[in-house]
Amino acid sequence: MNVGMVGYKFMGKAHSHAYKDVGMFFDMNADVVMKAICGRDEQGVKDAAAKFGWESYETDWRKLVARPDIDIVDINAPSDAHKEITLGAIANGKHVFCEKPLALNLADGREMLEAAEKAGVKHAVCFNYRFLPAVQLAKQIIDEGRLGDIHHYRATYLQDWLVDPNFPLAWRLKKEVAGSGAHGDLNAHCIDLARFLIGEFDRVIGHNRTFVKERPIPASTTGLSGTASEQMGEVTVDDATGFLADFKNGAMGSFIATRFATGRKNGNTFEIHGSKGTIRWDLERLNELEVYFRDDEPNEAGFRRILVTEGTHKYAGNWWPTGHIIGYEHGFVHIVYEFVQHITEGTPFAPTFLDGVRCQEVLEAVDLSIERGSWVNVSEV
Ligand code: SOE
Repeated sequence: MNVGMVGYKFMGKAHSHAYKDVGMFFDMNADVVMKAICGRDEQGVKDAAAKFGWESYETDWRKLVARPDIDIVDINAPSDAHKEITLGAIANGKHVFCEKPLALNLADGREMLEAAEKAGVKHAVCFNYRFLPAVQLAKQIIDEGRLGDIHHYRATYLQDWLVDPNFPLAWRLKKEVAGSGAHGDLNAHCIDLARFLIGEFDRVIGHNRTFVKERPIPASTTGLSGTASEQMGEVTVDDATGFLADFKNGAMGSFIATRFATGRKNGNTFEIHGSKGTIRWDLERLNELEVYFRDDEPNEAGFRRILVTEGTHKYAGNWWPTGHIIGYEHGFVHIVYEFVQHITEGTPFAPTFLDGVRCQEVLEAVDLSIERGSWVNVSEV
């Protein structure tokens, strides 16, 4: 499986690491070959190719997607580039692995899904957190009915990299490039995890805020840091978006995504209360799952912490002996493993572009509810 990848910054590094490691830890049906990496700045992409271990580089994605030696096109460039590159890749018969959020808006996402289905290529959206062992265990516990009927789903995604008003106006703060702010970047993950764990959304109502409306134009940015110039520009996305939800199974949900949660760096959490028990998880302690079961011995009932590093825990056994924890980057290795197996062996796979579209529907329903100041049924968007 020869991969051609567009993007070489923060996510480019995470994806490259996944392609590099996957064959070392997982038994694959095919070798994953890092064929070509693509970016507009020749020196930048050339350096990335050498450092990350790609065989070659391109400076025009059109050339990359047309190369006959590429099977999978991986897109981790900013969100405004997802649709065009995806459609180009599909037109050339390539399978596509795309970062989240799938597209700038729902209409574009639907177009991408339709094109992929029509062409019969395989497609994936990089909702990497599904693929952590503790999240997989949470899913297993819920699917086995051990939480009973689900009453509450509470999710947060808390970061603080924008609290400083002098943090420069990076691409993630421009609507035309990113689509939205904390909502599309962070709530997208929370929405996907909620759908994965407990099922579909029914209706939503939200509110949002842009706390700092102008920021210095960047002199340079990398990842989530950067240097500012003297000139100011307008922030055109939300700094924080919160919303309430009703799920189709009758559960009540609450969600908050913010880049202003002072002191919280990557607080992606969920807490799920059911009629028989509760589970909670926090990305900042990603190898642990806390569980509470009502049918425990009353004298000993209480939350207990499972260290999800046993060989019996999904993916964990592919890494280290019991107790030797894994990290943020491993979720990317696991999703790449599943996608390549899906392409080569026909094993079932999700999240596909359909999941990307479903997520985008909820994102857009929330925005519509904010505009209207009332509940919106997700089926309306
Ligand atoms: C930055 O806010 C970011 O890198 C997101 O874009 C990712 O999707 C998330 O996993 C971590 O934070």
